[in-house]
Amino acid sequence: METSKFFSRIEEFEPDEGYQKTYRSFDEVLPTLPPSKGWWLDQLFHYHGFWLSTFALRGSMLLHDHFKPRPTDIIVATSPKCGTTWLRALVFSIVNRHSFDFSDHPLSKMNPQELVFFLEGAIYIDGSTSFVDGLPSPRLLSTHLPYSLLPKSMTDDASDCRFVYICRDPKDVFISKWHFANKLRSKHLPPIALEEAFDSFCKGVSHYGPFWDHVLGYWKASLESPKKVLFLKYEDVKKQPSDCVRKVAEFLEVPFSPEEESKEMVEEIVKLCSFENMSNQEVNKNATRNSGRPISNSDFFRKGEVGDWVNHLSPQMAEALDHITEQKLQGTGFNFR
Ligand code: PAP
Repeated sequence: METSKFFSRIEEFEPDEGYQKTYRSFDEVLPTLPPSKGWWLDQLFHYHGFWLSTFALRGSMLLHDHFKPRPTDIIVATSPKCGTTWLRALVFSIVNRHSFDFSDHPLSKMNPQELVFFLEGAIYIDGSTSFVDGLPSPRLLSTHLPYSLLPKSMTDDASDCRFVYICRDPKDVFISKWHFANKLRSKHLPPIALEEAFDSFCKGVSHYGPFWDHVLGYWKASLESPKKVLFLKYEDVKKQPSDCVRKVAEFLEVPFSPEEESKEMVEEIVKLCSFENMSNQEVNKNATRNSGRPISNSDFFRKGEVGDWVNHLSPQMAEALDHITEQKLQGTGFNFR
């Protein structure tokens, strides 16, 4: 079997010629990409306008060459730290509301990552799409990949798979990301300084960054194809969670019936997926998710607040970030207010 330098972790999978071709392309492309230091021990590579880890780059290339979307696919899409965990829980509980009893719900026993699979993660682990190919329909998947890096087979209007995207004020995203990066960093390294991470974030150099380009890719897609992409803001979901749950259900063509409304099912879902409820589930308090990484389920539940940046950023930093945001969003019709 031909082996690939960059796919050397794949042990069990016997790739056919199609996969070998993708692996070779990856091996050829990677050394040509401008690198930059990641926020933990990793490196990021500049690929078609975005900063990706080798993990995400592999995911994108494999998706392009091998993923077969289904019309029933529902993709939870986010730039990291915008509320992926929350949105996964919301979408899962909306779509599966007839299958489970709320008093004994899978979300009380499992982390949302075990219920809505991380697309590029699943592909990375297998080195192929075989795991996601084997999931029953409707598949609930999640991705951090920018819209422009997804295959046309997913983003074309001819494809019926749908995306629910959530974004968040970049000041809060940055703080959440900085905390998370320090959890992921090796214990042998000093924590990454706030100022160093801030400088990188402002330059767009962070996982799946530039943050603003990620948001705008999905924002434009939601304007052009409103039936395909639903665009949400974390702050709106916090303020009016019930309205957002109804909006997601309508978008996914599973609206709440008058009977469900009278049983207050929307409110049940809001309560089930709330930060308070989820962060207090045993599975989200301690369980270590991946033995290879120093990350536990609890690391995905930090504060869950709007505006925590105020406790970390100086007024000058906040102003500088707001200024970049204003410039990046100018003329797009979108803002974070
Ligand atoms: P990921 O992109 O790495 O999967 P993601 O879930 O998007 O992470 O982000 C984690 C953030 O969502 C954390 O924000 P914080 O650092 O500002 O606190 C986390 O607390 C928040 N979060 C997780 N679950 C919920 C929830 N149920 N409601 C609101 N916020 C939540």
